[in-house]
Amino acid sequence: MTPAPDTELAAALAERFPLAAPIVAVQPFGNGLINRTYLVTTTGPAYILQRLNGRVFPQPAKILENLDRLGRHLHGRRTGLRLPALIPADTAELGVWDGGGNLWRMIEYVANARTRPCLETPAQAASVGTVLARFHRLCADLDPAQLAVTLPGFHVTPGYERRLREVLAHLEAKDRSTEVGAALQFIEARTDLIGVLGAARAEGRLPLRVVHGDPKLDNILFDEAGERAIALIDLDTVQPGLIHHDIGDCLRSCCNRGGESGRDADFDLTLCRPLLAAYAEEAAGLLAEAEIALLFDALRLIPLELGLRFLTDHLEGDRYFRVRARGENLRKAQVQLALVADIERQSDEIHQIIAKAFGGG
Ligand code: GN1
Ligand code: MG
Repeated sequence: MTPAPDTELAAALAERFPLAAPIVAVQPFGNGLINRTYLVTTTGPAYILQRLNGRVFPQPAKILENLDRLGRHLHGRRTGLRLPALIPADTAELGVWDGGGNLWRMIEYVANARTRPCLETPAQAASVGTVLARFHRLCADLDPAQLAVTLPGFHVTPGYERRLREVLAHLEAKDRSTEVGAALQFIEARTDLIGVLGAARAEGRLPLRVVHGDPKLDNILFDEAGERAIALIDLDTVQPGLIHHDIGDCLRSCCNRGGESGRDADFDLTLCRPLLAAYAEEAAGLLAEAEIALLFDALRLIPLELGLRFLTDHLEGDRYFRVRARGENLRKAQVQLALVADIERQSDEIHQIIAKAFGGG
């Protein structure tokens, strides 16, 4: 089979990075929704080459600067988790630009590890909580001001809501299907939730921290047996943010066994409980009272936000999230909103889980 033209380009650009061994093959890899990813195999270690999406990240070079900064922060420390390191190219931007104006970067491939399609056991969930908390602890003494904002507006829910309204204003009546109408109504009924984290931040109640930004299940690697989380990947959105973005995103993804493309959504408390308990144990003392007080809202808000983002993208014609077929973003929006509803239904139990994990009851 002849390789696709972009794979040929990837193979040519891979040669521009100083790797430990000669390249054997470059092949498309993974299922990220934003960047293009390739696995680079060599006669020695493997690597990941990625074309950063310049429509999503306005200044992709900042991602590489952040990765470099994080790498220096962690250098020589016992981290207790693996994070793929940047392999800098011999250029000012640490990556390589192609002729079409896209920035490409090389990172380590985390060997002897795998992703999981869903979590099956409380022990697996606990290991995820531990790894996420380790990451937060490691970043706790890195001043967020040292990192650039790689994705302005990321997790600023009111901004996503404004965008939805703009798109709706230009929408033709024929595009307002019953399903779109139902999703809009669901969101409309929760507009008071949308500004909750922003308001707390604006009032100085929440500290900015260095966060991962996207710790969904696909971005967590497990040992070869698939039992214990050992690595966090996709560090593109490591930037200043709120702890709630990470905890909310991790839980909305990990506790929904059907996944983002499933037919329905369940927020599984048998996974949420051990995940949060292990997080709280590993993060002991890290979170302030005010942060803990807003955890439940974050659990509701982050899936609402993602549902809103998928819906907006569907209405705009699938420009942001890669889809295989029309309608996929709408279905994903419905799944996230169903997850919000399931979280609300179990509100009392989730409040108890949070209180127990963080020592409030
Ligand atoms: C995107 O890059 P990827 O596929 O890991 C998105 C996240 C969403 C996620 C949903 C930069 O993540 O915010 O939660 O899709 N990343 C960006 O699957 O927008
Ligand atoms: Mg990502």
